[in-house]
Amino acid sequence: MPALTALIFDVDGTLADNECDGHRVAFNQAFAEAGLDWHWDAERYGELLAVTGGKERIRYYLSQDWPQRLHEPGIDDYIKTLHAAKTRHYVALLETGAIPLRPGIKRLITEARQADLRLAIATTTSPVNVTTLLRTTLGEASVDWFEVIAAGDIVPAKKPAPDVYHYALKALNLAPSACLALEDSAHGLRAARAAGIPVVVVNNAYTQDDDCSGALAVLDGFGDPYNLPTVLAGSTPMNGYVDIPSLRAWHKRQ
Ligand code: XBP
Ligand code: MG
Repeated sequence: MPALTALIFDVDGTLADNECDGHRVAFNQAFAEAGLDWHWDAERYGELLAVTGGKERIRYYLSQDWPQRLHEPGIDDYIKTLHAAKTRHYVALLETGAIPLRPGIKRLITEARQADLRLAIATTTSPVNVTTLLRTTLGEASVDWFEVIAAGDIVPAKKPAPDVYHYALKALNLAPSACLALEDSAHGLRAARAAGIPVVVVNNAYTQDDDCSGALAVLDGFGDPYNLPTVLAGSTPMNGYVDIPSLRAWHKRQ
């Protein structure tokens, strides 16, 4: 079994708890700007998270509420344009500093760098969303801390397909067993597992009922020394929160 060499982070729901107060808000802003009377409330958005990827999510919504619109000529371009507006609104929101990292993430990334672990990102969200989140929370230089940022349409099939993880593994030139993925959802867990990568899940309000069988551990937060997370599955982290020694210990159990 190779030693733990790289951490591969999911973004939405994992680095930041940003779906409800970030992406959802930006989708609604784009809809209003386009003169549409579509509005995704927090509960509906939770249902729409069944489909990953913003353009795919809009299409899924149309299939449920406005199925006839999917047959309109130019609908693919319309969705693309709408989604580009959503990305613009989302990035503008990030630039205000309104979306923080989840508690413990900054500490964990700092510890990982001190331990010389290699870092990567595998996400379904658009590349500019990732780099802007990193810049606005960890500083300008942080984008370069990640050897590969595999994001959005870089692969044709989004999570739960393993493609984005295959892409990241190839770029890292590492065996899946030398890596550990950090995910928040069953979709992400399935994607990483299908690529052979062991996974620790740190869930959130939208993903707390997900089936996370196959994860090395499931927690409700990364935690910090004075703010310990609840362990929902797997062994308790040695210091009570998610740190590098606990990630190494879980990784050995794969
Ligand atoms: C989460 C997603 C994304 C975002 C929206 O991805 O499914 O679609 O909700 O991002 P992950 P875009 O957890 O893998 O980071 O609108 O840019 O697609
Ligand atoms: Mg996620």
